[in-house]
Parts: sequence; C-alpha cells; structure tokens
Amino acid sequence: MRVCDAYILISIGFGPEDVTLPNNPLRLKSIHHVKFVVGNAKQAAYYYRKAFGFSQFAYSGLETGSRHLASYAMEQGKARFVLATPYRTNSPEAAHLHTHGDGIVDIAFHVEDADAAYHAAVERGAEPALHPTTLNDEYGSVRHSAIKTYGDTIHSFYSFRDYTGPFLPGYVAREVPGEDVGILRVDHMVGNVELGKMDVWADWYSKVLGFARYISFDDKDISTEYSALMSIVMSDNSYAIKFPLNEPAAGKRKSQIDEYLDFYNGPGVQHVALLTQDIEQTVTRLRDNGVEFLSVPDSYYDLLPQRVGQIDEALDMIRSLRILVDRDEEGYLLQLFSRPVEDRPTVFYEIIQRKGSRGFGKGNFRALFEAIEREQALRGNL
Ligand code: TYF
Ligand code: FE
Repeated sequence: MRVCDAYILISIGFGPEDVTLPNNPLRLKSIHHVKFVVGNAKQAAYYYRKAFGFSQFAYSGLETGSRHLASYAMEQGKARFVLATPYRTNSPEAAHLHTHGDGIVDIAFHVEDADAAYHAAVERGAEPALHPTTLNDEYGSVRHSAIKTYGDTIHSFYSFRDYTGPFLPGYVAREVPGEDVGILRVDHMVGNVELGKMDVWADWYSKVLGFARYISFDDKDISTEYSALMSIVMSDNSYAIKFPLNEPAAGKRKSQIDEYLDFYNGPGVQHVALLTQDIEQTVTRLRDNGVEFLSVPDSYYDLLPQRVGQIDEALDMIRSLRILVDRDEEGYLLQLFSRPVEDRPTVFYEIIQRKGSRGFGKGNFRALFEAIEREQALRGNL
C-alpha cells in the first residue's frame, strides 16, 4: 500500500498525501531553535563555529545566574542552535546526556501564543512536558510551554510580546562570529523511531500539530542488499516545516535505524538537513573546515548524466566534492551527508540545495545507504 502511496504521489507531483487537516491548529510560525544537550557546550560551540560556520550570539551560564545549565546560542542564516551542558548530575539534561550522549532534546517552535498552543496540543492528545510558564529578565518576558514527542525529545512553544533581549530570558548577548558557509535555514529534521512506530508518530503529527503526509518511502524504495528502512515525511500546511520519520525494516544486516536506536538508546533526531543556495561553496568550505562526509563510488558519477540529464553545475565539480544529485518532475536537488558528528553513530547533517525539487533524494537512497553500510561495517556492524 505504501508503495502505491509513494508512486501516486510522485505521479501527481509532490503534495500532501492527506488533505484532511490543511490547517495550523497550534499557530506555529517557524522553528525557533533546535536545542542540543552535549557533554561540553564550550567545545561544541567552537566546533559549530569553526567547522559549520555558525556565529555565537548569546550565552547563559553561571556568570549570568544560570546555576544548572551553560547554554550557547548559535545562528547562521535563519538556523538557530542552542548547545547546552548541565553543570551537575541531577537534572533532566544530565539524564538526557547520560542516556543518549550528545543529541537533540528540543525542536522548539515560535508560536503566536504558547498557552493556546499547549492547550490545543494537549487537547489533541499530546503528553505535556512543561505547563505554560513565564520567563523573565530585564528585557521583558516570554511565555514558554512544551509537549513530548518521540523518545525523550520535546517540542517547546515560545511566544513573545515586547521582549527585547538577544534570545530568551536568562541569556545575555555574547557575540563570537564564525565564518558563514552559506547555510540559510533548517530544511527538515528527521526522527528515528522503533519498528512499528512510524505510522503511530506520523498519525501523532497529523492529529496534534495538524501536519499532513507529504510523501512516503517504503522498504522497496529504500532497501539495499543488506538493510532497509521505511520513511514518511510529515509537513505543516506551508511546507516550511518538514519532519520525516524513519523506522527500521528487515534486511540481511542491522538497519542503520536499528544501529541509531541502539547507540542513542531509543528514538531521537537522526539528521538535520541544512539548506544552502550554493552547495559548491558550502561544501568546499565545510570540507576545508574538516567536516567529514560520506562518499559514494566513482560509478555513481559515471551514471549521473544519464540519470539526471542537464544540470547547471559542472559535473567534475560535483564529482570532486562527492555531491549527490537527484531529479524529479519539479526539478532537481543536490545533497550530501556528513558522517556522525560525535563518537556514537547517531546524529549527522545533510547539506541540501533545491533547484525546483521538493523531494528528499529518493534516487540517491541506494548509493547513500550503501555508503552508510560500508561505514557501519567498519563499526563492526556485520
Ligand atoms: O531525509 C531524508 O529522507 C533523506 C534521505 O538514514 C535519508 O535525507 C533517509 C534516511 C537516512 C538518511 C537519509
Ligand atoms: Fe534528509
């Protein structure tokens, strides 16, 4: 059935698979920031600055009166990341770090009204994580609430009225510029969930956030000889916020999704896709900065012209930077995947440039997953 869904969708062009909820019940405006809990936020901030080109713009920690968490607010284009480290052992953040290693705790939304969003979400079946509360400092106040999503991940809701501070109450401006690599915004964020839970969480995003099924891929689309996964992309009504959900599928070897679930110790965010307008420049800079990417064999590039036809970019540049290209009815896209950015094989990044395509690079799945499996084998996953 899912095979049909995927093909029907592709044949009618990309769009929502179910249009029963073309609304925005929580009045989401955008992703406000993505919050990571890490073992050493000071060093992580340096990495995101020097390797990924983010600039630090705000800080909260002991010096600002934050007794339990050091937080670095980073930005590039419209993408905002918070890197936070617990100072002590007994806090929710310390528990998250202990259980999952470095990872994403919160995909936080900017909303019209954090109270209304929270009450609507709970009414629609969400589990509460934080009852609406006021955050205050000398710059004014902000309303904050949160609900739980897959694993130990949450969605915060923030609403602002007359707040004039640099980021959120408790933060002070602390600017440490990085060298921008051309990242514009978060394109999508992918969640890995357990076997049998993909549809459950897709239904949850539809019921609670009013998202619609945008496109789905099953194990026929995305299986290699050895391992497989299934994926559904959920999107808000403006297609600005896209959350694919993956679950493992059976194969001869352990699925990359099972490997993630094993090392992350449960469901969580697998990759963050960052949108660029100039992938050549972005990937050149990231490589110069030492970011490591997966690479596909030369045969991929030998077959590329017949697969994607005419593109604006020079094929020798595409080949030398090991960029992947995929085409659909609407246009094409260029993408590239980093290796995991921590010792655990968990969170990684995608760099993506869209030239008309609103897809996810289905034509690259086989080559990409084979590349991931080669790395899995090096990690003893046979
Ligand atoms: O977000 C996506 O759907 C693509 C493809 O482990 C993808 O980036 C899916 C699963 C995965 C890596 C990439
Ligand atoms: Fe992706």
